[in-house]
Amino acid sequence: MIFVTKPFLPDISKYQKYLERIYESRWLTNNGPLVKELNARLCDYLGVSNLVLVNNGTMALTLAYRLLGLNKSAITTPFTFVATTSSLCWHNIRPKFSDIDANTFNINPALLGEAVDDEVEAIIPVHVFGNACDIGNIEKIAAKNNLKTIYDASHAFGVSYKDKSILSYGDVSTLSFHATKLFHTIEGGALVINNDELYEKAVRMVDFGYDDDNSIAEIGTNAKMSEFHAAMGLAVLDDIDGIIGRRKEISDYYEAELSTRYRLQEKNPESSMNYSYFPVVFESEQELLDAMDRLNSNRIYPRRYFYPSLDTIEYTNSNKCMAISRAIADKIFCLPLYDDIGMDNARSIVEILKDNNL
Ligand code: T4K
Repeated sequence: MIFVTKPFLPDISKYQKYLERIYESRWLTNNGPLVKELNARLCDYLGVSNLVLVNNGTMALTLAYRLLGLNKSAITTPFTFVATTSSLCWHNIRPKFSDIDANTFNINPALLGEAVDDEVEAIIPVHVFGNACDIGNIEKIAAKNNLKTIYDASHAFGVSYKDKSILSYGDVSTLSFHATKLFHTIEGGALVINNDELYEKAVRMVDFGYDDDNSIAEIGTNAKMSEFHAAMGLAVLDDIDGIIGRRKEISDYYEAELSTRYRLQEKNPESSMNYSYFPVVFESEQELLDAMDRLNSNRIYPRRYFYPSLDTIEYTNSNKCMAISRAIADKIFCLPLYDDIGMDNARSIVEILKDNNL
């Protein structure tokens, strides 16, 4: 069976070497040596500072909201994984949706102004499928309306925008290191915080609010990454350039074979790509369902990322129809794409997609 993704697993002996260090030190969690090492190596690899490792990407988002003091409302995209929005609702912050661009699938800056009202405190765009948002224009609208920006960069590991890490824009960026992600720690995530004081605060918040001298400086939670998760991250990071390279090869092949027949995501010309997902847009939902059937009967399982459009979910209490997001959500799925999918499997997928009669 070929699923939409398959987690990368490093060579077991390499992983074991990291695990042996945990067994020797008996240091299992609470900012241990492997978490510190992973943090330093990620800062170096991603070209950022002020990175805080946490136990998942959803926690990274909720910490960002708390860090920036959100408690009323935030503008966000209806076309994303449910966690971007559910984390807001979970904290009683009202999501206010603003529609996407039909070609990039990212929040459309031209529409953001309409969504601003007295309650809105922040904009939370998502770099969907690793494709950079129009950061320049989003930042302009945020500055004009005195709003914070939190970029959900869960899909954008290693992406650069205007020759700088994409994580260096806005107040905070968040990452997910879930097993299904390009870079993963089984479960995990991170925040990159572009303000030193807020960074120090986030470090405390992740660990119950404790300060360096063990005094409790503020309300915190338990969002720590364990040493076992960091061990996986270190072992995966050793192979990251190869992982991205092999994904690029398959993505380039899909693109070359499918771009004349199907609508693909329009890439931001100012950003690099990390080949984390390969979305395909069909003419209609029926055409998508037919293609799903043909692939499924060959034991190939693409995934409807992202369906449904989040403004259709009851608990979001959205009172405005996000027409473009709904239209895209009904007609898009992501093709299987992972490190060792192999060219033969990619060829079979392309053949099935090209042949309507199969
Ligand atoms: N913001 C955005 C924009 C996100 O995309 C996400 C997560 C978040 C925030 C929140 O981050 P986290 O709190 O999750 O760190 C998956 C992931 O669970 C989720 O992390 C991810 N986005 C989302 C886009 O995809 P599902 O429901 O598709 O996962 P699942 O279990 O169906 O896995 C997909 C396929 O992967 C399976 O068909 C088979 C394969 N698989 C999966 C797992 C877990 C394996 O082969 N082995 C495995 O261990 O959500």
